Amino acid sequence: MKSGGNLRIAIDVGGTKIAAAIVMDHRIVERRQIATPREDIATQLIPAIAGLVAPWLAAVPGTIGVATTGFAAAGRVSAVNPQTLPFPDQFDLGGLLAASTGRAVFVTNDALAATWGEFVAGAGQGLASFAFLTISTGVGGGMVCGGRLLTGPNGFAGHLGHMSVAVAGPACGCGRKGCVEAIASGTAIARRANELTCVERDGAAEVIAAAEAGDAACQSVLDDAVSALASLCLNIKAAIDVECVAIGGSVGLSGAFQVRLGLLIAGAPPAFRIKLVPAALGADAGLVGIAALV
Ligand code: BMX
Ligand code: ZN
Repeated sequence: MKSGGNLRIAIDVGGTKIAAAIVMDHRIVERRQIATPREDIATQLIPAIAGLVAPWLAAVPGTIGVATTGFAAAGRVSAVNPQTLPFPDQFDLGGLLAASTGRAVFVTNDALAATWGEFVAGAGQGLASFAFLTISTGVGGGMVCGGRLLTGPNGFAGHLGHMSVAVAGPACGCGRKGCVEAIASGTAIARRANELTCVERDGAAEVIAAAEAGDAACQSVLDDAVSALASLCLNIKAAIDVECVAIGGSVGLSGAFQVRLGLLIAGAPPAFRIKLVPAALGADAGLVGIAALV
């Protein structure tokens, strides 16, 4: 592999998997992936990431970009919803990874990075305003207005999964009630279906498949999830009137989810009918985005 150029090492730490890639000009050149260590993050996470990128350090210079689930500020990461990934408070991911790799490290939220990836190289290309939602382990998001990614003074902007759409709704791990994440995330869909049906289904994909096959309880869980997402989309339209919202994440990209969500948005009052598009970069949006943000 040639060194230099626009090559960048990018890492995406999600609640379920850690992906790492060499990215060049918004394209993935090489990619590796492992399961996220969910136990003892304080001691397991940094060696896991360092091991993933070790083969590339000699060939790819420059700052390493890390997109991570959680609230990231100045290199440190905390969980907003510890059920998504239980980071120790103010975990110094940036500092520890820099010490372990000998590189400068830039850290931001995974969904913000994915939003930027979709904006520069995916579903939001060519637009001035754009929002992105990822529905996977949790529900993450991001917004671009006037060509700029909204991060907020504290880096908390984009936590759209923690907008409440039901004031007396289910408790969210963040401490609020009725968050979209507590109703529509892959974790919530699986948990709620298992509670209702007493069948241990292994993740949201199985619940969606059962709903498609006619299971009434799974259909109601899926309907609740899609309704929560639709409310969130209409709220985004009312708040910032973006040109479109891209829906991504393993759950959000499922056909059943996309079709149901489209129907609900089409039935909304005209002023709220935001344009929906599927995310274009799939599981690579965060990697492309963090490489572009560094
Ligand atoms: C949670 C929160 C967000 C994250 C989102 C999507 C934590 C640990 N994470 O709302 O910061 O962007 O999940 O995360 O509090 P993913 O793991 O589903 O990609
Ligand atoms: Zn919440």
